[in-house]
Amino acid sequence: GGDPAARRLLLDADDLGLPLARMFHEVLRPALVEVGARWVTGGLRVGQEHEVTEAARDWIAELAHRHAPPPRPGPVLLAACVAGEHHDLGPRMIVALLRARGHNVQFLGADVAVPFLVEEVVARRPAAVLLAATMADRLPTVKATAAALVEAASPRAMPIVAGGQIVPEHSAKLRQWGVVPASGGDLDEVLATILGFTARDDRALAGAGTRRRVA
Ligand code: B12
Repeated sequence: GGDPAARRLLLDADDLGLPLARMFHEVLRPALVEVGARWVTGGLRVGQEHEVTEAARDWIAELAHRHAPPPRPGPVLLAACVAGEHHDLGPRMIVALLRARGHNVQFLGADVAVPFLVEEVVARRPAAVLLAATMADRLPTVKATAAALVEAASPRAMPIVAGGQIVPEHSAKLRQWGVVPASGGDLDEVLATILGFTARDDRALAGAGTRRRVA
């Protein structure tokens, strides 16, 4: 979808070996931020912004499929945008990068109400939950979601990681609520935060002999 020339450029860069994390963080993300800036100043119409967003969703999906290895057993990571949050391109990138590294990520998409997330935590027993939030008005929702998820997972301790534009400015508050803020200079740092939890979960599972260890 979208502009075929832009798509071709991205796929050529991928063929030439530009790492997926750099493609997302250093190519697509700045382009979307620029779209937002132009939309604010009236340089872009809402319809044009929507068109670019839809094209970006397709490009992320296509690149994600190109890099996805066959699924393998292992701890589940559950990812979703909190209730009311419609910005889902960032988490789609994170999900794609985790899957590209062989992780088993279940992504529920935009605007997921707390009861549905709770239901999935009970059903899937994820090693960690990844929440995405962009705007500061989602903070109370993040707090309420985290509290509900901790209770749903209890007595098992289940890390809750938050990412998205809400994080850098509000990380102290997130920590107070028991939520791990995932942000950093680059996406490798962000992924390292998340994968620290799955590695621990792998070891715990192997130790308990309840599930096959992931290589
Ligand atoms: C596209 C877009 C939309 C689309 C979203 C479509 C979609 N499916 O995502 C639509 C049109 C729906 C939309 C709506 C709105 N938007 Co908007 N939108 C944008 C825009 C242009 C791009 C967003 C984007 O994809 N960025 C690129 C991604 C890759 O960046 P990212 O989200 O930060 O993700 C990176 C990291 O944060 C991290 N990450 C992200 N999520 C997660 C999750 C986890 C777990 C982890 C570990 C990491 C992680 O990884 C990513 C990779 O680098 C931005 C501009 C901008 N500066 O971002 C505005 C922007 C975010 N929107 C804005 C606004 C105001 C709105 C609306 C309120 C507008 C309105 N009046 O209706 C609504 C709110 C909708 C809602 N309730 O959520 C403002 C927010 C200002 C603020 N911070 O308060 C922005 C910044 C525009 C601006 N310059 O003012 N928007």
